[in-house]
Amino acid sequence: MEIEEPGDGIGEAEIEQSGPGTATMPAVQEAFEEIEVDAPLVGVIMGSASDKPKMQPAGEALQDAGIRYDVRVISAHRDPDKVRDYCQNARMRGLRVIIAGAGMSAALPGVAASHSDLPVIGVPIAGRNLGGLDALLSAVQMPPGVPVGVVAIDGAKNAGLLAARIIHA
Ligand code: RP5
Repeated sequence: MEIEEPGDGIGEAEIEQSGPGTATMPAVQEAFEEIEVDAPLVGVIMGSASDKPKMQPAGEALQDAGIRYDVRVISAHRDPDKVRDYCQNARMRGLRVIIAGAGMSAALPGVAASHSDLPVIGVPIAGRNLGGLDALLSAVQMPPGVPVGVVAIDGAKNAGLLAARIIHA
């Protein structure tokens, strides 16, 4: 799984313009073809690069299912603006599911669900002190109206498999 550091990270198709505010049809077609070929269907986000080993099985499950995904390290607490931007743009970019893994006070899944109407699968990650119970409770105890489906502590594999089932449902 390749981890990309926080950043815009989102390739935007360039559209040739033939005049102010207009795009040529071939250029538009080309742009959309590019999106279809490359656009990921699942966004895998995690709160820290230190989460990577625990999140790797999600990527492997998606790869086995032939589902394209992208990966970002963006923390709900350390990079709140980036999390908001990523999640608000997710549907427009063609994502169908967001998998959000975080440890300790794991706000990332819930914050993702608050900024997107896509299905969000939370992966609570076991930290050094509380065995992941902290992250589990943070992710699962969402208020009514902001749904997050949470898999087991360190259950990234099931997150990938569940995302695949959602996409194929
Ligand atoms: C959480 O804090 C992350 O998801 C990670 O599990 C935990 C520790 O992060 P680092 O201090 O290793 O960056 O936000």
